[in-house]
Amino acid sequence: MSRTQHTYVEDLSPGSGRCGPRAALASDAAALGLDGEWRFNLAAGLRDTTEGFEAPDFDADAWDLLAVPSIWQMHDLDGAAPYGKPQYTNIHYPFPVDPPRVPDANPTGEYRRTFTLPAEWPETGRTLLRFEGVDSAFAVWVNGVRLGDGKGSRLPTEFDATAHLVPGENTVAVRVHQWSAGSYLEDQDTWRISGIFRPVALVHRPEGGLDDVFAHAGYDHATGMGALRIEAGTAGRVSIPELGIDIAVGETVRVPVEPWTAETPRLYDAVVATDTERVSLRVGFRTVTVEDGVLKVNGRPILLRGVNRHEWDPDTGRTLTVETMRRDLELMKQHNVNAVRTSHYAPDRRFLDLCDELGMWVIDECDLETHGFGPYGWKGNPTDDPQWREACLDRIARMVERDKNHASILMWSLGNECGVGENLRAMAEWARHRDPDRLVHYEGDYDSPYTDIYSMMYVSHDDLELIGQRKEEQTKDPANDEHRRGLPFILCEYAHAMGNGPGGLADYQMIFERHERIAGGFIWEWIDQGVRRRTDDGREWFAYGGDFGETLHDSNFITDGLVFSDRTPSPGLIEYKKVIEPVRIAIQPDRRTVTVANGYDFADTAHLRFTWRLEDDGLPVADGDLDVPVIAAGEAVRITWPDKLAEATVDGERSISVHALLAEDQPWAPAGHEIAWGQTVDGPATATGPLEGAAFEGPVAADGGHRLGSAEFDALGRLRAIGGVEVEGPQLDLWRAPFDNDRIAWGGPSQADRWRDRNAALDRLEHKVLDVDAGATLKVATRVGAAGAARTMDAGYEWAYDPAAGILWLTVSANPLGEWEDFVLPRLGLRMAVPKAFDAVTWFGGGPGEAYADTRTAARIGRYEATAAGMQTPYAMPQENGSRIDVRWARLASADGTALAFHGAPHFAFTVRPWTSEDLDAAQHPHELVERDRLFVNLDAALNGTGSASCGPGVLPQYRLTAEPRVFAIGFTA
Ligand code: IPT
Repeated sequence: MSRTQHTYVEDLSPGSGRCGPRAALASDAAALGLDGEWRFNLAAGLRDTTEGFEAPDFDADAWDLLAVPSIWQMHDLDGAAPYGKPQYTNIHYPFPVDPPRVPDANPTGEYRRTFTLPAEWPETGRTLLRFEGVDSAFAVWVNGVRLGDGKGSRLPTEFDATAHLVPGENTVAVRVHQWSAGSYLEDQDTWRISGIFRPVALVHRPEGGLDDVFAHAGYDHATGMGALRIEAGTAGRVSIPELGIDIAVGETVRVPVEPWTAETPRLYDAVVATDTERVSLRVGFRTVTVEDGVLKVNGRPILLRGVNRHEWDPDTGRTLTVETMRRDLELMKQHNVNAVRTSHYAPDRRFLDLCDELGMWVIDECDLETHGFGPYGWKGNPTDDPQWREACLDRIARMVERDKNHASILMWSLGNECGVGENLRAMAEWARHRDPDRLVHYEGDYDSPYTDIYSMMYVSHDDLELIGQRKEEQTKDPANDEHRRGLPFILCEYAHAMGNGPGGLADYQMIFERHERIAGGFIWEWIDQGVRRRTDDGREWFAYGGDFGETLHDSNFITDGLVFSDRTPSPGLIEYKKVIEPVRIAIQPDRRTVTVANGYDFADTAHLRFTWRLEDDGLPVADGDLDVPVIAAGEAVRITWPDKLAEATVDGERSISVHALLAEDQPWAPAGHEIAWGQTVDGPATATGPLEGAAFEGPVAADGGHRLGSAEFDALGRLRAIGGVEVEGPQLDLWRAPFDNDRIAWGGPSQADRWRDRNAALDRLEHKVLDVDAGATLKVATRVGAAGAARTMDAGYEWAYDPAAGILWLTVSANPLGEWEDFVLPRLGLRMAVPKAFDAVTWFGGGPGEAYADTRTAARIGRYEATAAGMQTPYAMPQENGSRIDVRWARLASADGTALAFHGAPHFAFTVRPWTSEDLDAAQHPHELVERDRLFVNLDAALNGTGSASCGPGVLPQYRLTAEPRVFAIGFTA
């Protein structure tokens, strides 16, 4: 096939032969889904395409069958991978930056199928062939006649097939190219994958029908009236029986309504009808405004507790079932998320139907990103080149036209990371003109001259505070500066959820809540985009960049979600849920009261019920319901404790918690689902520690070693056994398998680089015994340092046995020697090894999940049980994980009942794992971790926080663990 026939692949035009964009509508017009098995052939490039494949009589029987919709690179990846493999790059284009050219190696899928036009298919009107999403460029034939071609992967394209359809059997053929000029506009941080990945259908357009409908449904909070006007190209009637509405298309009606909000997603079923077509709409009445620089819906400021959502399924890539879309929204709602930015393209239209139905604020983002020009100073950036203007405008129009009837959409986003440029301005103007009732969002132009909202990403807490006060730095142009200073602000991305973390969420939330200007933010990102794989012996794992042998890739930067690839919530999501909880509960033990503050923007608390629970050293004592009156949005009440709670007494540490639960089933969670909680803990600490004046027994010498109680030490003062249980260690330990947030830094050495630096080398510390002194206690002096390093530490261990309590206490003093100033340590604690059989873990302290210095909001004090295996968090790239915080005591038991326990003075943090920190550090995927013959226990005085340095600011000063002289104690019993 001659090259010229493929010129559309590299031309800048968004397509040819296409129909104009219009709303996605639920119509009673005839439609025929064309999803299913298609014949498929993958050509290596444009020169290898199949001559005449579009002809009805072409024999494609020998071709493979491929599901439509699907991504062709997502097939049989553990087997033959017949259609190539996914490639992941973030900013860099996966081809030479030579617009509009794309490589000769341009995988090209040829699709064919036949279908029978139903006998009852109308003879009048038009029939369109509709593609919801084809990545990245394609040409279409019906019965051998070329209808046209299109680009814009995540946007719909329709072709008029009327003249070429025949009664009975028809043939449709589609040629899809992985790379095209359009790929320069689609440089999103995700897998580069291809195919007809969203549904395909034939849709009938009756004469006198409703090709396009635009529902304008506002809400006047002052009067409680909804205003409805339906625009359509045709005369017709609009009815909403529930509201007694029956008006003409084009007419405006005002009636009292219940408004739509993400918290109260009230939809009204409307029908728009002409003589020949009925379209069903779900209308939500709501008004979005910016008033005095504050983002408001229905007259009230809103706070976006958001996530950035890529469309991802670990098995099918960007092809999602409706069940998966619903699952995403259920999980979001269950975790108090109320907003989605559809990063960085318009999602499957059915996702937006679900957002309307379940209640979610949406920033609908255009399929546009040119990030790969950034590293070259944005030279040649398509968003600032008149030649690309049509392509840019085409994309915004196709998104706005398709999605304009969704109550959930607050803003149109022009795209992501496109630098600045006149085409962006033109897009903004187009969107504002077409839809004056929504706001225009774009992050990449910090002057924000043509947007309605000021937006940034990964801003530090300090800078955010300044923005909240409208004291951000001035921009060059005074007019722009004034405009921007009057805008509300959002963080369209913050808190990079890569690996362990993100840290500092609670600190961001405080700033969001303090300033009306700030309308909230969107975590990057919702889901780890891992690809599910299986080892030969059937173990599941998730692949990231590089795992498919890509030469250019961005490794595990693609697995940075709040849910793991299989949609299991990560600890980061549990933390986020607590940080953004829409009800705040505080307990005042001295006054015997509870305050409940309703932080919803609209909803009262009628959908909630409240319970309380009292625990004594983590053991349940009493519980009951708490009578809380219905609280209006933004209001708070103070309630006196119920008598049963006020009168109860406990001996140990007293914990009182209050829980806000769903009173009834919601479409996204069952009754009883917890929305928010508060806890207060007081009373005497369980363990008092060695310094509280217990009478100690001195060490007894035995055969070159020492004994203390049931503990045996060797001649060098190292603990060898306790209660007959053989152990190794404990010894001072500073290393942790770096978090992604430790390992990655944008400009400058990362935290992990500093730790591994030759003059620290915390990953390979050596321990030298300087002195053993068996006096009233057993004292061991050691020096800790790494080969080649001048930075060392003195670690002193003092062992003492308290016979009354039966606890062997170890007091550790760590003193940095050398140049440790401003040096941040990963952790400060002990490591030891215990027999593998001790894998039943019980603890009293923070839980149930992991928590670190700046990710600890969701940790509740209580008694928990887990297996050693169950204490691991399976980050896609193995790294430090699983630490439980504020632990009073922890016990490791074996099946035969023998147990080893650790006691805090008063608290410690701990991990238990069947491998070492070094093993975790070395592994690239969880399935590569091999269990050792023992369990490794870290008992920590403190750990450095996690922050968000993998993309964004690092650990805040208050959560940094600096190298300073420190003393801590841990007790042991067996
Ligand atoms: C920012 C991108 O907008 C987003 O797509 C994603 O790549 C994220 O970072 C990190 O995962 S851009 C960033 C380099 C500031």
